[in-house]
Parts: sequence; C-alpha cells; structure tokens
Amino acid sequence: MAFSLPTLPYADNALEPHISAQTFSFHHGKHHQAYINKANDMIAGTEFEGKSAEEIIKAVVGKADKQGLFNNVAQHWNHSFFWESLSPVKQEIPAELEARLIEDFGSVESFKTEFTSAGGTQFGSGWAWLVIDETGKLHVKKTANANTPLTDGFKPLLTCDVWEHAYYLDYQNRRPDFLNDFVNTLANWEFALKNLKGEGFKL
Ligand code: MN3
Repeated sequence: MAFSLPTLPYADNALEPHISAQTFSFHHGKHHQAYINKANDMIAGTEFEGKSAEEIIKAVVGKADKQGLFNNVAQHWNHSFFWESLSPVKQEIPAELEARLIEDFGSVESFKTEFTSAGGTQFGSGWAWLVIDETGKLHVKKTANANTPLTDGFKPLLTCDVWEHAYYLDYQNRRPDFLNDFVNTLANWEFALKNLKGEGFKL
C-alpha cells in the first residue's frame, strides 16, 4: 500500500490569520505531496513495500545509501504529525498534561520558553518537539531537516515545523512570532495528551 496524502483535519483557512490557506495549499498540497511521491517511487519494488513509515524510518536512519528514502519518509511522518499538532480552535492545556509539564519543566511558561527557544535556535530547517522518554519524562527536542526524535528512543507528543516554508508567507522572517503563536494559540494539546496516553498517532 503506497503512502497517500492525509486529508487536513480542518479547513485550509481554519487557522487564519496565523496560517493562511495559501500556506496550506503549498505546504500540504505541494511540499508534503512531493515527499510522498518521492517516497513511493523509492519504495516501489523494494523490501520496504508494505512497511509502515515508522518501520522504514527506524530501519534506514543513518544509512548513507538510504538518506533520500529516510528524508522523504520521515518528512511524510513529520508532516502528518504536524497537521494533527495544530488546532483550529484555541485549546486550554488539559489538566493531566499541564501537571506533567509542571513536573518536568517547572511551569507551563518554562516549557513554552524551552519549546520556542528550541525552534528559534534550530539553525536552518528543522522541527521543534515535545517528546516523552522511556521512563515517562517529558523533554523538548529540536531536530534538523527531516530528522525525528523517533530514532533516538523518544515518543513525539507534539511538533512544530520550523522550515521556512511553514511560516514564510504569513510571518516572513519572524520565526519567533510563529513559534509563540504555536504554543499560545495553535497547538493541539488534546492530541499531545492522546499521544502521552499511548492512544495517539501511528503511521
Ligand atoms: Mn514542512
């Protein structure tokens, strides 16, 4: 079964004025679709046919001759996860998740500062993440390009794409403003909580 573009879980203008329909038309309709097309071309007729995106990512990470496959499959996973990490309606952080953020970061504000700082200091393209480790502790991570904390033993709870294509039409060079809007207005905390409980995302 080849990979296919997931439908956005909201209308393409539902996150305006923060993320415009025009951004989604390029980011979801062109960039994400291109990663899927390239991944499917590379997978067809190989041992990876029929494998999940997560299985392929973990199997090929760090292999120089599979860098292109890693990049395109990981970007398919990362983007599918990112669409779900956004909410068209501003959400309060659920009490159960809030308690865990306070436990591991000291306060919700400290977590937000660490997250926006991670995304803001990722030089060039990449991602900011809220993840959980094997012992159940929450961490903020940043990764470059297509890289994902999945391959370092972490389970992602929430992500923000900080490639320029994610925000440039709406924010131009103001990546910190995009990240502040993400943590204060756009983040889907219910999705993060589902992932925390192990009821979340699989691809
Ligand atoms: Mn992107």
